[in-house]
Amino acid sequence: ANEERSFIAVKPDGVERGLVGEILRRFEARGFKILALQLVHPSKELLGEHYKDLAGKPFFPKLLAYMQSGPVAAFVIQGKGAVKIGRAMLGATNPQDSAPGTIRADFALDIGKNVCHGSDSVESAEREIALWFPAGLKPYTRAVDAVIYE
Ligand code: YYY
Ligand code: MG
Repeated sequence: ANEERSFIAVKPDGVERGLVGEILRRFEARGFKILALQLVHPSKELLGEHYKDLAGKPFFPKLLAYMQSGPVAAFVIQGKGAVKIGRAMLGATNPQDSAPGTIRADFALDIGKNVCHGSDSVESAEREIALWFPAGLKPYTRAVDAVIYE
């Protein structure tokens, strides 16, 4: 149950603005294990697959251009409730609706520049992790987990 994984990404605007450390810090501070970490210049094919559910949407071309405007900081967090808590920490998709204290509320104003991504279900997390980290992940143990979990 403490093995749940989520795919989190700092989008190109967040990388450019120097928010990678701050965003990573929040997930580390919460107690999640960082399982993978890489700066990626995503291809159109990767993004088309990543956002395949949105392919018909009017904002899709703009979304892909935004996601290709610079490197994406891609990472995988692991821990209890990773998917749901990950989403909660990001905040609502539209930063205008994001609750204070969430990443999007604290660092963004527009939906088309909302700084970060997080998987929306365990199934999409597994799909996205395989897509962004095709070489796979190497598990490791942390002594501190004995202090974080009851
Ligand atoms: O999962 P999440 O990122 O919160 O939202 P999605 O509905 O999956 O949309 C993905 C991405 O698309 C969103 O983070 C911003 C962008 N987008 C947009 O630019 N305009 C919209 N009306 C809806 C989404
Ligand atoms: Mg989504």
